[in-house]
Amino acid sequence: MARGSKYYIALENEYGAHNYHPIPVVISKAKGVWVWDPEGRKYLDCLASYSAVNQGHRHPKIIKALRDQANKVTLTSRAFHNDMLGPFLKKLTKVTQLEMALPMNTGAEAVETAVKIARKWGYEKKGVPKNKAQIIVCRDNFHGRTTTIVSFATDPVTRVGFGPFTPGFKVIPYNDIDALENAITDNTVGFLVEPIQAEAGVKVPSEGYMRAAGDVCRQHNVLFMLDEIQTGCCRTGKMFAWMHENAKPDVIMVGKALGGGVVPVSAAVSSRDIMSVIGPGEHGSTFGGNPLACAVGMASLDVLIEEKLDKRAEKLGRRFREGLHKIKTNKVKEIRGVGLLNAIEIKKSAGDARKYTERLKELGVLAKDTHGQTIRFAPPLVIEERELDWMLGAIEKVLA
Ligand code: IF1
Repeated sequence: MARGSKYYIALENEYGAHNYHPIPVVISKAKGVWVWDPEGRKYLDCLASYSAVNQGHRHPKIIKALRDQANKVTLTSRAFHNDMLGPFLKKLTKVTQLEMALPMNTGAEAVETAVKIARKWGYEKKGVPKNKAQIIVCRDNFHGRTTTIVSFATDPVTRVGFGPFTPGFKVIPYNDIDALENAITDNTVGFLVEPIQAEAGVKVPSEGYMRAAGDVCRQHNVLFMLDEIQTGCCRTGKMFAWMHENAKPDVIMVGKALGGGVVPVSAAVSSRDIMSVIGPGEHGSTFGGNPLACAVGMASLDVLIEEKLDKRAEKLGRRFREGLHKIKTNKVKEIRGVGLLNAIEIKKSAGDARKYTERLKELGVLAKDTHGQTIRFAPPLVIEERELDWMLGAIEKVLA
């Protein structure tokens, strides 16, 4: 007999580590921007799995690539070549306007890869003394959950209890060029930063910050390393967020929607000169660059380009923020966002954001609260205008 939502939630609670506090909804089917629970209730997915489903759930072209490749070969390891990796890397380097990529699976793995590349580049190309490499990061950063990455996180929730931590990182305030300039030493090999701090509550830096940060890095022979795992793949209205200011990085990390919401696909992408510091056997992964992931990755990029999802995110994002500003409410402290990566900050006096996301769920909109007062709105980029307007109606109801 078909089981109900309560059954699946109880099962998860009994057998799963409690490392999340999910909104009480069970998704058993998804298509485009819509998801359904076992009882048949329909919801608009306004999180898009934290921007990993930019192309919409189960995009036909991506599912076709998955099925076709599944009928050929899915995993070879990198001990041998395969006929999907080269074509994927060629497409990925072209899209990122860089030269060479190291394929991985999750975002955290791409970040770890970039950290290792920057350190090795420091020792071999910049002449930093052994084990003295420093990487500068920003307060309120989110780059993943491995022990090295949480070593430089500043949110206690993500790091307390997981020490001892990896040394070699220096934290500066976000959106502060002087702080960056003053933090650089002869041992600094990289500046690792998100173009927009999504998890911190969609913190959008000042106009020109990215560009200036890149310039400061160049002046001091420090690698400008952009984590575009969440801001990339058209989410902010450009293929990558750095394109808004032509702040091209030395190293870029990509992931999430690169896998089209189907399989994990990520990479660190850079120049040949920088990537040349990694030699055979010095870094890798069982699944990195597997043919199934490459086939899905190519289809995921094709969909972003063919459906012009960057332009769509730009246009619909503007419409969404204009719609939010029209809502008559005294509960909103600030509206922030670029493209279809947006958030509203609820005034403390108006209660926790969680209360609003649970109300939104009752109205058929799935959104996620972050850091107590912020609700992030990041639907798949294929959302239609009328679906966006319907969503705005639901938001107006809970804010009125
Ligand atoms: C969770 C947050 C978002 C990321 C950026 C690297 C990664 C992420 C900018 C690591 C991943 C995910 C992780 C997921 C929830 C979600 C998240 F709330 F955790 F912070 F999106 F903001 N760089 N973000 O956003 O990629 O290893 O997960 O593939 O851990 O709860 P990953």
